[in-house]
Amino acid sequence: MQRTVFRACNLCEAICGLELQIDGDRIVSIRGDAQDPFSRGHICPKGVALMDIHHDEGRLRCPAIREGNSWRDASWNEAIEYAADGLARVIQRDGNDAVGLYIGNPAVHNSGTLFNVPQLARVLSSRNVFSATSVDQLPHQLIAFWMYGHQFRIPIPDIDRTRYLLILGANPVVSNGSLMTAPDVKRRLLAIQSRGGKIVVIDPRRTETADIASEHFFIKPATDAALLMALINTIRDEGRMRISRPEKLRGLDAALNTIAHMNADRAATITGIDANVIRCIARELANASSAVVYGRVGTSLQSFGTLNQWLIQLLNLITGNLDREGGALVTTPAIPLQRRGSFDRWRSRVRNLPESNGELPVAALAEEILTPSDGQIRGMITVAGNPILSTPNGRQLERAFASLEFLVSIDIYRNDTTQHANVILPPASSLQHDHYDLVFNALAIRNVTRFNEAIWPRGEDERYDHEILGTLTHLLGTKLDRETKPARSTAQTVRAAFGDRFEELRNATHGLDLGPLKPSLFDEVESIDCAPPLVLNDVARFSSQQSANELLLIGRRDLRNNNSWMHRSHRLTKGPRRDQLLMHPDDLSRLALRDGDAIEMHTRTGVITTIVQETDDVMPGVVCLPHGFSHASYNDVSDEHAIDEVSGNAALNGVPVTIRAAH
Ligand SMILES: Nc1nc2c(c(=O)[nH]1)N[C@H]1C(S)=C(S)[C@@H](COP(=O)(O)OP(=O)(O)OC[C@H]3O[C@@H](n4cnc5c(=O)[nH]c(N)nc54)[C@H](O)[C@@H]3O)O[C@H]1N2
Ligand SMILES: Nc1nc2c(c(=O)[nH]1)N[C@H]1C(S)=C(S)[C@@H](COP(=O)(O)OP(=O)(O)OC[C@H]3O[C@@H](n4cnc5c(=O)[nH]c(N)nc54)[C@H](O)[C@@H]3O)O[C@H]1N2
Ligand code: SF4
Ligand SMILES: [Mo]
Repeated sequence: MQRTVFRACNLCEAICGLELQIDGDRIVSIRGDAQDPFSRGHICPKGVALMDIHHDEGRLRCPAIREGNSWRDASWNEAIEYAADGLARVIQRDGNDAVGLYIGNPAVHNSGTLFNVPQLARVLSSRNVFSATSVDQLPHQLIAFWMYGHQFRIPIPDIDRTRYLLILGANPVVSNGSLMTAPDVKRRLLAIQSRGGKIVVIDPRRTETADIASEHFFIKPATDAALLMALINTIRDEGRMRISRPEKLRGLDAALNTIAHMNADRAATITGIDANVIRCIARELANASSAVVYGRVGTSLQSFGTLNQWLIQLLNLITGNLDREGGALVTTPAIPLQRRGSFDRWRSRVRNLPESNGELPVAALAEEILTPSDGQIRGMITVAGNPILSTPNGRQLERAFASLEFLVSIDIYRNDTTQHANVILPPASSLQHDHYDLVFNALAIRNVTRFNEAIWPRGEDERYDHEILGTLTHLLGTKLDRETKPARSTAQTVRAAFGDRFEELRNATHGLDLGPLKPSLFDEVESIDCAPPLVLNDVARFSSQQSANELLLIGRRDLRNNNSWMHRSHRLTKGPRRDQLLMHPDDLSRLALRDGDAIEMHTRTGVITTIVQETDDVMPGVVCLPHGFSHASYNDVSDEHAIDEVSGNAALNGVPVTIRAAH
């Protein structure tokens, strides 16, 4: 007999409600949950493909131990004991820092992992903790920490009420929103325009979001800081600033003085955007009854990520849109995110890059493995991550991983990274877990909350994430004589946080809408630091950069990809190929290439062979490739030395490349 269950999708930040038809242990169909008050029935192709992942025969169902080049299945007892032994041996011989940890993106979407990884990290006590944060949103967290006193006090664009949205380096129509949990984001964006508002997109590619926006302007990669400074200066020079709570601000004059040299004309030369356009955007931003500037991966995963995020905050602030309805607002999550943040409590051994929030920049991971001396990494744990495809200079990282003495991977697949593991520990399917989205409830455009119980319990031969992490942590603790606490399941943790409101939450299977975001940031903080010293110093680095005249490579996402790991779903991969290098006709003819030609793309770190596709959707001088594909991995040509120097976040967009015909 079939039954219907409701469940939040945990694949991307949009957290759509799903309605699943279940027959025994099979999923018959998945569609959007029309009764979810937040997502209102929206679903994307990946949400449907959750069933392919769940039923995929290639998904690991039991632990695997590698012996040379072959793999054998192992029991849970044997595999976790083997993992703990291998790690403990390295730590006992070489010290705590000799074992590193890398935490990947799905860990954030999976509370059994999220709640229990910190325990594992505590027992390891290694300085070598890395995650996908430093190939993603690290600049946002650092700026929130420095300006607002907490790394997760990240103001979210209030897109349901705004009259003017300026988007830089984000493609929410495809990515479904990021640091802006907004299911059905396309309809929400269209609604801005049907209310008489406006959306302006700044992007080196005419994206799917640009296609539905009111206006789109090409920008030379990694020059956004010039545009943002010029917008601020135009608003200031024309007397259009509107500061709502001056008594709460520290250092605003110092901040404005530091960037005062950048006017619209100078910014036009640097960015390629007409000076009159810049002045016009500045006036529109300042005059709109509400407006918000939003910048995402294109502005943070580049050389000036932290500078950009700071300028975006300043722009919202001086136009009176910080902490105002229709502007940028902080959430009031049902379970607040812990860990206020930290910076530079230690440095990486080889390149001296600063720690933030307990982690080192992942751009430094390979060298920490490959460079001998005290503190060299000899063992690693990866949890829900595929850094060989997702972090810079993947080839070097591959050599590094191949040289490790011991690697443990907690992952549901054998892939480019986990194939180097000595042992893979695969958790049960995410649909067999209870689910509570700690992080994305806290980054949503409304205050929302949702708990869903597992659709099925795990099989006898399977283990939940918290069980794997709990046992591994406990065994390691025993071998190293370190204290450990038992792992906590998602239900236990959420029950403890909600107390007597837990039953109400549990029964609300479509999720609870707790209303729109409310102004609260100014009241929450004692003051706002408008002039974090390290960011002010970075203005000079921006001003002194040489303009590159090579071709610059940028990334893109597709509705049917999810970073590196959903390529096994036929539903998502069928149809025309989507991994070509996009190139402008002028650049093609300059290099005597034609649409469909095979090309080689070279950088200091490596070479990729792929096919070019002619399009004027990218600006001249810019080429565009998606990441996450094994056969032509973007990060084989990205450079671990190209970083945002303030945060250490990788500069994966704006990579100078050389292209020629493949032979
Ligand atoms: N060039 C370039 N590189 C990029 C980016 C870019 O825009 N351009 N984007 C960056 C960004 S934003 C991110 S977030 C990173 C992502 O970087 P990573 O997190 O390193 O990579 P993913 O591809 O998300 O890999 C996820 C891994 O988790 C496994 N997995 C999936 N579900 C589960 C689960 O429930 N439990 C466990 N244990 N494992 C699971 C998958 O099998 C896969 O191995 O990539 C970054 N890399
Ligand atoms: N379908 C799908 N959805 C996803 C993911 C996925 O892999 N597939 N990944 C998820 C993850 S982990 C994340 S973090 C989010 C990311 O969410 P988004 O940030 O919205 O994702 P992107 O599509 O990478 O958008 C980045 C944009 O920046 C532009 N860009 C590149 N360089 C520059 C620059 O120098 N300046 C400016 N102004 N723009 C630039 C690119 O052309 C691109 O359009 O998406 C999430 N959603
Ligand atoms: S948009 Fe994101 S959350 Fe919604 S169904 Fe697609 S992958 Fe899942
Ligand atoms: Mo990400």
